[in-house]
Amino acid sequence: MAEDKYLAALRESIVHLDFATIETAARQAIEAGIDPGTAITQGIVPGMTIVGEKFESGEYFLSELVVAAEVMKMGMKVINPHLKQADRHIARKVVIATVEGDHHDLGKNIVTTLLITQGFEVIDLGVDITPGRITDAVKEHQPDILGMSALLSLTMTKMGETIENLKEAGLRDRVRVIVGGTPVTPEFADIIGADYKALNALEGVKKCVEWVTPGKGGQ
Ligand code: B12
Repeated sequence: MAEDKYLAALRESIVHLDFATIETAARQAIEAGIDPGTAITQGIVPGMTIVGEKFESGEYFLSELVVAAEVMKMGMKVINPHLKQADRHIARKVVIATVEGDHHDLGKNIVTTLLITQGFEVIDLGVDITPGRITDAVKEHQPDILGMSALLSLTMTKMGETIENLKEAGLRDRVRVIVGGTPVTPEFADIIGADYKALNALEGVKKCVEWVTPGKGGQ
């Protein structure tokens, strides 16, 4: 019950675009003993989801989205140092990127943070990354997993182009591909030949851990 109060305070700071309260809300949640991962997935992320809904209904404009993203980053800054690194270093690599034409990176950054806490080495290429650059990074870093994020219906096609690029370069069979972002459906992931569509960051990271765990789908 008490946990709900702290998670609600985090959510509300984001929904109300409140720079004045977000840091305190994040600090109080941590001091109250709330797991940092829970603070992110059940406080911060739902806050951004509500902001998205307000944008869709016309209550918030683009300027409010930009501010909400900054408020979210302030909260993440307080919480991130408290995320515990997994005891066992998985010693597996993930290359992750937001695809070409797309500048949305809040979701990708959460995935990156959670992967690091699970002991993965993550090479984050950033946003607006072309299929060619992603393919080059897979060639250079030889990751176990490639993660791609797209939030725009227009840019999610770049995920398919990237997979085609990987095939042409003879790299597709060497890497598992996980895709995420709200417009991306499991059916779309199937069509483009990705291995998995993550519902959210937490579930996607669980799948990555499963892939690299011997006997659970890993080698
Ligand atoms: C914040 C936001 C912005 C911010 C982005 C700030 C930033 N640094 O990322 C700003 C203001 C810059 C922005 C810009 C634009 N945006 Co915008 N934006 C949003 C908003 C409100 C929230 C997205 C978000 O960050 N959510 C919070 C994060 C934590 O959630 P998430 O991204 O979904 O990620 C979660 C999962 O999907 C998953 N995940 C995501 N990626 C991956 C990858 C992997 C590998 C895994 C495992 C998991 C995973 O994990 C995360 C946590 O669970 C959405 C609305 C919405 N409801 O989603 C619109 C939205 C995505 N934007 C939209 C649009 C149209 C735009 C603009 C074109 C607006 C404009 N007219 O200029 C520009 C495009 C800029 C560009 N070229 O990219 C539309 C897209 C419509 C569509 N389907 O194509 C949306 C849906 C709003 C709407 N309904 O119109 N936006």
